[in-house]
Amino acid sequence: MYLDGERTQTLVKLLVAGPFGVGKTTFIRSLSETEPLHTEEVMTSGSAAVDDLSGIREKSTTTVAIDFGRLTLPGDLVLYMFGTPGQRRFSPLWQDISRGALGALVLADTRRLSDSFEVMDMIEDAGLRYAVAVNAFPDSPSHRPATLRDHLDLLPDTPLVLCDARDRDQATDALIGLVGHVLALTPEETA
Ligand SMILES: Nc1nc2c(ncn2[C@@H]2O[C@H](COP(=O)(O)OP(=O)(O)OP(=O)(O)O)[C@@H](O)[C@H]2O)c(=O)[nH]1
Ligand SMILES: [Mg+2]
Repeated sequence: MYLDGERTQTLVKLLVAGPFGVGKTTFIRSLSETEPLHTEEVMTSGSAAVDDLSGIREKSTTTVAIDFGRLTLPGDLVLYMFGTPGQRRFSPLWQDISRGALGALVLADTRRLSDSFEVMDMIEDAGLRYAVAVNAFPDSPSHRPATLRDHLDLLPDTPLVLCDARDRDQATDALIGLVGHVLALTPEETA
């Protein structure tokens, strides 16, 4: 809790995580009420061997550290969103960023669902609760939610939403699903 003059605000730190190119930067850019911080760099041909560009060939930049944005929800709930890279080579950075986070939104793409496993493992290792948002890309196969849950091996209470990260309303709904999930699991936050 944080007292700002007459107002009491609840500050919540959340991670937006997911594999390379899944839409983390786009998601935070859609949602942030402040000019989001990005650490975007033009990719060099050297990264082609490391980061798989299949399906996202038009992509020319990648996030080299973090994305950061802020969103205030009704009830003076202030969400601080940290976009974190999903590649395992960023694992030390990931551990620092995840400190103090209440939960994580994992972004996934149905063309390569298993790419999200690495991130989900890191989140579970950190003891964080998470929700999953499946981003719809034009050539992504669509599956029923039950099938997606099965493929992603989700617990029954883990929220799963379909979302276009470029759409502010859809992205907000995904984040609200996560907040409801993590706050319900930490009763002191809802008191
Ligand atoms: N159709 C569609 N395109 C999306 C969506 N989210 C992102 N994109 C596009 O996908 C590309 C990659 O998105 P980024 O937001 O850069 O992905 P990222 O996860 O931040 O990528 P890295 O930081 O490099 O790991 C961009 O061209 C976006 O416009 C989505 O939900 N639907
Ligand atoms: Mg990015």
